[in-house]
Amino acid sequence: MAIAKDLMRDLYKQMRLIREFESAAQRLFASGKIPGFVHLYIGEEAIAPAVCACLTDEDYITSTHRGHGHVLAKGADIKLMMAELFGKATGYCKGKGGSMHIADRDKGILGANGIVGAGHCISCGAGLSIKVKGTDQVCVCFFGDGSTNQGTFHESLNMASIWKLPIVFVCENNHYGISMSQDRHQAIKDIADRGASYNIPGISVDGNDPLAVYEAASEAVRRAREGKGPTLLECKTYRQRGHFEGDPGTYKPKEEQAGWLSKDPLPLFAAFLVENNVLTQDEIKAIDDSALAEIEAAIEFADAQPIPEVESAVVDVYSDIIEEVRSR
Ligand SMILES: Cc1ncc(C[n+]2csc(CCOP(=O)(O)OP(=O)(O)O)c2C)c(N)n1
Ligand SMILES: [Mg+2]
Repeated sequence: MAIAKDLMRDLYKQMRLIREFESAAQRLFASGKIPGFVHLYIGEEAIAPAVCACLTDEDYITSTHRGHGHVLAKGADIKLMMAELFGKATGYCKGKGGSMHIADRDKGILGANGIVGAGHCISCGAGLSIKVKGTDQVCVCFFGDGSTNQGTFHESLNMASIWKLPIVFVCENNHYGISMSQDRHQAIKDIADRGASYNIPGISVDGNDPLAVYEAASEAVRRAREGKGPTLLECKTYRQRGHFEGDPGTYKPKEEQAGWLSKDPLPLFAAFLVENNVLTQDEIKAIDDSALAEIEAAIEFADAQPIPEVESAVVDVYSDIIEEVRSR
């Protein structure tokens, strides 16, 4: 598949932006600036930009607890994201959701989600709505290897298959569910094999190669748009950090970590782009610098935002909605 140079440059830009966002989140969490939990996407940046490059604003995504990369690639506003991570009143969820609940309906981002396996079901709902409306939208469902042992995964693949829903199930197999390595939590190597149980195509690709991901995702998105039903796309990658910030990840063997670090998607793709005359070293540096500047501006913005008023703690929450319904 011939991939345009402009697209390759855009993929690198997004990968770098996500890496800088995550590196900043890492630093800010460690310094106590970000409350709550933070699960970083470092090492997995080749996937979301390549998949989302096949989508439009009209298409949907569902995300996970490790969702910064997904929502950034789908066009979430970096400043509103950073403000939310800081717990500020002007953040995406007015400071109540934090890292795991970024959503933006105008961009088709149906939400990051702290419930492992929830996105599978939400994607079926979105897929069914598309089918009922008769549009050619697509829903991409991002999830991890660990979540493929949840009942929701199997139920959703079955439903999507029998109803031919326009969903691309993107499994980010980073080989760990918290501290449990894939070879200890399931008896298969290729999660893509699970597609066969539901008679849907299962494809496994190098998740650290954005071009391989793009190629496979383009085909899966095309199938979905044409009404041919879902695809299970497994992207093999590695979680370079602990499960969450604060987890030292000492259960990961040193040789394993070193092996995957040598396959870090950022330097590999940068070297590929230079070798293939897509970008010069100076152009790579300019992209890197501009990503850093964008993140610094988001931090400055978030820092200057107000914290929520105490009274707002009981607004926009479940009990508040129940109260409103009762008073009708
Ligand atoms: C329903 C549910 N069960 C358990 C958890 C606790 N939990 C949070 S993340 C996680 C592991 C997820 O692993 P994986 O799906 O591979 O995603 P990754 O963290 O590797 O991106 C678990 C068990 C949860 N949040 N929700
Ligand atoms: Mg995992």
